[in-house]
Amino acid sequence: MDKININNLKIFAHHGVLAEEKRNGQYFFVSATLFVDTYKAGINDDLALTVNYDEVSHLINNIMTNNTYDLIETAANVIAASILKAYELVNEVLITIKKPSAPIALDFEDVSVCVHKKYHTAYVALGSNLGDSKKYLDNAVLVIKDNEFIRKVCVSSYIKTAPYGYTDQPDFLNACMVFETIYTPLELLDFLQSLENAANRVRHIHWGPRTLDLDILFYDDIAMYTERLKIPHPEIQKRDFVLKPLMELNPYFIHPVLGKSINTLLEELK
Ligand code: A4P
Ligand code: MG
Repeated sequence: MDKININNLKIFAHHGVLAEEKRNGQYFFVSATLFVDTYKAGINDDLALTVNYDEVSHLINNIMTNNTYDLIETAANVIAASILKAYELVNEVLITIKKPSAPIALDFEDVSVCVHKKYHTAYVALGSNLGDSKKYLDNAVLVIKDNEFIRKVCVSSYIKTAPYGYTDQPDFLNACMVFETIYTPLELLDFLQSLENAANRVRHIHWGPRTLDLDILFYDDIAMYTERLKIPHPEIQKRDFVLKPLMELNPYFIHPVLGKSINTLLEELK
């Protein structure tokens, strides 16, 4: 990926833990590396096809001067998220903030924080078999599309499926979605669980009836296996109500642990 670099923007601002830092202010130096595909802009010689570094510099300046944070970590995270949100062409950013006048009673050049943020691709399964299931799925999709840390959302069709596992319960409405997100896997789980809770989800029986279930299927090609979060979801290859909607989204996606495409997993399940 090509890069656009903005080096050491000198900005007077009021960040710091100490009261005098907030009151008096000091100079900060902000650098940004934007990962952008410049091919189209390059062959057409057209500013509209790339990211305008003047605009980005002013965005950084506004965030630095319109806010007062204790930590340059916060400032760097806010800047990184704002750039990723504002520019569709940017997939990844590095933001460095240097603080040459940090209150350290020693001789030093500067202290700095570097934040690295990028979009990740997540696949999520949706399910519901209590109440107005279509409405619960529709609403979850709307809130996910509306989330500022999520973009490029694609949703499969909704399919009616017989209950799997615990079978003494109503049929399910199932679907899958894929999107890009700057959330970490655990942040994404927290967000999805907040949607389940907002849908009045009550947990009685494991695998039992639910108004809304949102499971993370894949997150890039990572494999993690912790108490709270298992990715890829361990049941994908056993569930046609997951594989069928995934087929609509990306039949050639390779399961990062099993090393087989969605297409092949569905054939094998049949
Ligand atoms: N957790 C671990 N890994 C993940 C992940 N990748 N995504 C943890 C989301 N959560 C994950 O989930 C229990 C805990 O799993 C969470 O707190 C999280 O920390 P839960 O939704 O609270 O409880 P659950 O429903 O008992 O378990 P789970 O795993 O969501 O159930 P499943 O596997 O989704 O199965 N039949 C049809 N036809 N369609 C269905 O959608 N769904 C189920 C539920 C059963 N039968 C079904 C369907
Ligand atoms: Mg779940």
